[in-house]
Amino acid sequence: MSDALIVIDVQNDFCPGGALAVPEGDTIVGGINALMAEFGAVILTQDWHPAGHSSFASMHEGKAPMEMTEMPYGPQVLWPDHCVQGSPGAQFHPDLEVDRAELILRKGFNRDIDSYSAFFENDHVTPTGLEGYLRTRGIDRLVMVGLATDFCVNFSAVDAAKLGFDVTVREELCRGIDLDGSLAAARDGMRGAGVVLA
Ligand code: VGL
Ligand code: ZN
Repeated sequence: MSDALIVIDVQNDFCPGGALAVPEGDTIVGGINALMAEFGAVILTQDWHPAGHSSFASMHEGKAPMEMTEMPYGPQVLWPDHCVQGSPGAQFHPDLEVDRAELILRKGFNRDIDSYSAFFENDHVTPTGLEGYLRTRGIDRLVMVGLATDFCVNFSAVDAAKLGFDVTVREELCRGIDLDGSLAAARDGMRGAGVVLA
């Protein structure tokens, strides 16, 4: 069995100057590139929303970005429009060594469901297919880095641990949004699920 580096959402919109900028989001790119050399498999995820995605506050009258709403699948943070398919903001950070990746997994492409996790959409049942990809490649150990610690990294790490993968999050190569204590809650949740925070 073998390991994979999963690089979550290192895209322009999550870096300073982007639509949903994560503080210091760009500072992790060099370290991630260096880490890629240590892995037999490198997988990138890419947040990839159609225009008018239901996670965008602009689609909900009277709602502002960062407010909550209730979706059929549960509570959902409403975000600024971001990572719209084909837009410059959806592209990877220009310094990320994209050519090292064997798989680029896009997520969040269903208009009516957000997808923080690389494994399941936010209804927690619709699979992205990544589990099957990893299992059929014989990969059982995952190291995760990227953006944002408290949303897409957190949901991906917890889902992976629940699925039985051995998961480590390298926190120094992640940056968070930290909305109303979401970073502390995410760290507790990851630890509780058996994720190693390194
Ligand atoms: C993310 C909010 C909305 C993330 C994606 O990559 O953490 N956060 N879409
Ligand atoms: Zn998104």
